[in-house]
Amino acid sequence: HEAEAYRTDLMTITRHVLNEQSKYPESRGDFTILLSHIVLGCKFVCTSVNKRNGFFTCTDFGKYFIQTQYLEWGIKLDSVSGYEVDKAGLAKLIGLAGETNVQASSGEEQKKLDVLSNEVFVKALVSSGRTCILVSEEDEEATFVKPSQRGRYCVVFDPLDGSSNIDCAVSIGTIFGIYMVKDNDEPTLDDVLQPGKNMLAAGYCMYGSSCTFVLSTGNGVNGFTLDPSLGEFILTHPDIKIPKKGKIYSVNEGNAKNWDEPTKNYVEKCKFPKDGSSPKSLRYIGSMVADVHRTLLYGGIFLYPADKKSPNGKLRVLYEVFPMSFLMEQAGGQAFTGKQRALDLVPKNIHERSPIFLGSYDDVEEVKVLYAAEEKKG
Ligand code: P6P
Repeated sequence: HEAEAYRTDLMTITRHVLNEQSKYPESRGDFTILLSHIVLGCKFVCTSVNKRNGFFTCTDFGKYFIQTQYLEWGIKLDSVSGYEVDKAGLAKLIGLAGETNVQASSGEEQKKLDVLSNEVFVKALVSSGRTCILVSEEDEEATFVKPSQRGRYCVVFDPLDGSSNIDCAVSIGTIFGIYMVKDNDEPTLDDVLQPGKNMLAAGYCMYGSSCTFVLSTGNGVNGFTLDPSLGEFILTHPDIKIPKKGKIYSVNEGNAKNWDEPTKNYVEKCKFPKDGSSPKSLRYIGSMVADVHRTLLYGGIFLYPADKKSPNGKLRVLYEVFPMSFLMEQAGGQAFTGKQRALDLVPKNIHERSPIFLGSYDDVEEVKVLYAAEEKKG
């Protein structure tokens, strides 16, 4: 009977967030509306990425969906079909009806999928009427929403993180974090240069063998999977908790030559444990969303340390480090920069980078001990 109830009692992401928001009597549904626009952007990216990765999930509904949404946002359809399709892309292989000749006739300059995804997220977030500042990995400057469309939320996001992996069909993702503006005066960059611990929510959407949306609004972490036949994200991973300790370490060993001593010692410990335990396995996909998702579900540690070439590491604070650190802490893990708790960092500019060690509580704790010992040596 329980199974039957579950099948008809669909816990969609919208319903889940409404339940969570009902805990705040003053909430007027603004956050739920904002989130529904982020989800819409993710559905678009999912459809487009799948189209490029050799299988086509865009049903007639999907085509209609894109057409209606695009007309609403004033993006001409041909710029949708105009995005650059890689050699493996289905649209090129079989010349999808209406896709290629529209592109050819319109001569629309081909848009890279990450640029197109960024356009969709910016337009979706602005049109939600709930945002006032947007920071995107794709845009050098922050977007300040005009007063008539302004809301109380600031969204920082990477619309398509790991996009260099698209052409070999490796999982990629959208990463986002949400702040409330500090006060109701004219919004300034200070409203987004807040420590990660001030985030109200954070999450990612991974475009892989399935489309998985992982979200925290500060009360734990929940995972949702897109049911393409419904066009809805359904709760599939309630209350995710990361194992206290894991058997996997995830780092680009190609940078080992340039690591500092504590990182070198930690990775050495993973490979040649002195306490007689088994060595950790190395898993590194090179797409943050995929590496973090595996770490969240299986446990272990993901690290992108500082090195001599990049003293602040590679990953961006606002829309890679903070959202993933927020999720890790909410799932019972932790996140460390080599100097401090990642979420305590106060960014000075919107594209600032930071080293990051995140994952299972005990694994990150070992890194902290090694950095503290280095500190003592002075
Ligand atoms: P590297 C992808 O380009 C990315 O921004 C993250 O998704 C990923 O974790 C990292 O860079 C990979 O960097 O230097 O190991 O190729």
